[in-house]
Amino acid sequence: MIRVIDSHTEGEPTRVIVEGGPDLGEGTVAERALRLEQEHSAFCQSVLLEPRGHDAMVGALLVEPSRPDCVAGVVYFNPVGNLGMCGHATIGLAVTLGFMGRIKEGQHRIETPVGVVEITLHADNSVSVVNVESYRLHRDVQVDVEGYGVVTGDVAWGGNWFFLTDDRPCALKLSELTRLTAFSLSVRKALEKAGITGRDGAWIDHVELLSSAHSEDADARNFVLCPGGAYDRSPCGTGCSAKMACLAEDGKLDAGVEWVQESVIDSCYRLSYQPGERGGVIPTVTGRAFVTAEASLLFHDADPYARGITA
Ligand code: PYC
Repeated sequence: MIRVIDSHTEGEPTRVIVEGGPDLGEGTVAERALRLEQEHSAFCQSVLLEPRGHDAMVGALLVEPSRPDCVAGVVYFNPVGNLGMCGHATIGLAVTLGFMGRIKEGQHRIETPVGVVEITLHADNSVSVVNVESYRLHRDVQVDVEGYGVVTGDVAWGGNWFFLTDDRPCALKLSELTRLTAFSLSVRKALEKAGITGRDGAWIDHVELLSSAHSEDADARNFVLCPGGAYDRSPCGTGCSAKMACLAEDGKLDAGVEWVQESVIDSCYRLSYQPGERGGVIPTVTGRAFVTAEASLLFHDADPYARGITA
């Protein structure tokens, strides 16, 4: 039996595993994250995939932090593998920890596989996340995408690797999900084929399409393809962090000035940044999360889909 608490952050779901997860042994959260990915992929798929979940869901396995200044350690994963950081899931985790009575309103630190992030839990279900240092690796990269032609974009890190582009096949709206997803999948495939990667050969697993905002209250809009084939319902915390790094380097946004990023479902994050120590930016991402369920996942020996439905 696995005990979970589900939430959504600006529409994007998170499933926090609070009890019954695999024993990942000793070490830093990064070391234990590696063990989860290498030795427990069946567990990750069984808790996230249909029939218990769906492929847009992100899992957050609570673990003991290795650092005394952190209230919790967490490993984020989706049905494809681990995520380094996850902005929406960190907001969901903060609200969940509040719901569990493990933290109160105010500032706390969380250990993730890619570094420590700071969260501030506010009274109105909103959370501000001070993310890891984010930076642009390559500007104006051109890639030939089968069926679409040359697409130009930036490669940037916001806790995960992103290809960010203003090129898009249609408007960024919910009724165009099929075309947006097909285009983004083709871009990712073309990047792989062309050998375009993040630092140290890392897979660019997220594609972020950008446009002007639909609402007067927002600065820009995005559609983000996550590592499988699912899109982010929220404006994607790590994707927004990568975007902050690009805006800062292009001189389009000063430190401390607010930027509002809108998602393809019209939900928003409020963003700003401070200069980082290594030439990048330290983004702050603010959004709201709401707990939607508290449940025990049950697994029956005779259930042919106990491990989830996979291709
Ligand atoms: O919010 O960083 C994020 C995120 C990554 C994948 C899904 N959401």
